[in-house]
Amino acid sequence: MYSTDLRTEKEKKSADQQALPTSNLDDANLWDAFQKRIDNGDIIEAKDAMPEKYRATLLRQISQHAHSEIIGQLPEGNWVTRAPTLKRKLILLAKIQDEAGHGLYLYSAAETLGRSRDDMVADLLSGKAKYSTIFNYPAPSWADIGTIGWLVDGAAITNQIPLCRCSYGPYARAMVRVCKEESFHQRQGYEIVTVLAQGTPEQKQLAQDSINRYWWPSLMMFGPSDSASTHSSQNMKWKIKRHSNDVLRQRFIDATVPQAEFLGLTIPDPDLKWNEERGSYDHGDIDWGEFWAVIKDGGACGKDRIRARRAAAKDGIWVRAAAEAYAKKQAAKKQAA
Ligand code: FAQ
Repeated sequence: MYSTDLRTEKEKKSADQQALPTSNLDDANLWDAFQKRIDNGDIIEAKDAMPEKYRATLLRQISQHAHSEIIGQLPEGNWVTRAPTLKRKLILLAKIQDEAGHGLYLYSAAETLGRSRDDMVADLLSGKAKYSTIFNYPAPSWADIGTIGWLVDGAAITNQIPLCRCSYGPYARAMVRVCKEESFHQRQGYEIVTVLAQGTPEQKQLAQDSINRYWWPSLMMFGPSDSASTHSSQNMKWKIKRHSNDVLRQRFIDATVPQAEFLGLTIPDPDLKWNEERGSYDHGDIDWGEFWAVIKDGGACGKDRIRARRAAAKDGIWVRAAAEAYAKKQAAKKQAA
């Protein structure tokens, strides 16, 4: 029988032996027992007992992640009709479709924690739920489609590869496939930027302008600095997160700067310099005021993004009603047979 439970028999047995009662999970002893399972490297599955706070924090992170994938389609969707060639259009369409798929795996993973997709989407449409700040920035040139693939998907992979080892099984498994697809996205973005950087001076300038727009917001995707991150410490203890926001941000910078240098493009940070001692790049200060303002007010595009999702939800009512009616008919037929 098909199963998404990838644990070995030994791991399943160990989990069964240590299964916790499903009531009173916030009792200190049960937190301890749960923490032992985590320390032991156990993968937590949907049916397993877990502290309410573990469930709630996962639900928060996974649903924010799902919303980001769905909202993330919008800046790229604006370029489908204006992609420079038929081949570019096909690749872009495939990428956008992948992002929709990521949203769906993630909503499914979040649903295993006891909240319906309809409820999560309602929170997004009402403006209650967060999604990544990066998608509230405009993408006014074709070069931005390259930069979104290269920098935004690049940052997303750096953040998400460790999530493939997240302690919660349904999230970790969704991340395996997402990361494979994000890797294709990152390469297609870098290829677009490469063609522009090696093109006419005007094309190279388009690429440079786009990096100037997207560099700092891409660094902000990793979340606030460790000293301001409210969830990191507990989430790392629970192995939801494997590395801190700053560690992952630094990993992204170190991988990306040589890629920009190879193309003869400049990272818009005058303080960026190689630190021989640390074997890593030093970088300038991130404007956290901008980050929190985009979270609070939606930045340049937040209102448009939510408006677009609300319109899509409304326009799709008849599709969902038709699919439901079809499913009912099929079920009735099956029953009659
Ligand atoms: N934007 O305590 P922390 C993609 C909030 S997918 C908005 O450090 P945490 C694919 C955070 O929620 C991109 N809010 O939080 C794609 C919290 O507020 P809350 C999305 C942010 O959870 C590419 C508060 O700040 N990826 O790009 C952001 O431990 C191209 C304090 O922060 C994921 O979601 C932000 N950038 O760490 C699609 C990955 N950062 O909830 C289309 C999974 C922080 O208490 C095209 N998520 N906040 O009200 C994570 O790894 C984590 O949730 C972090 C934040 C690292 C994002």
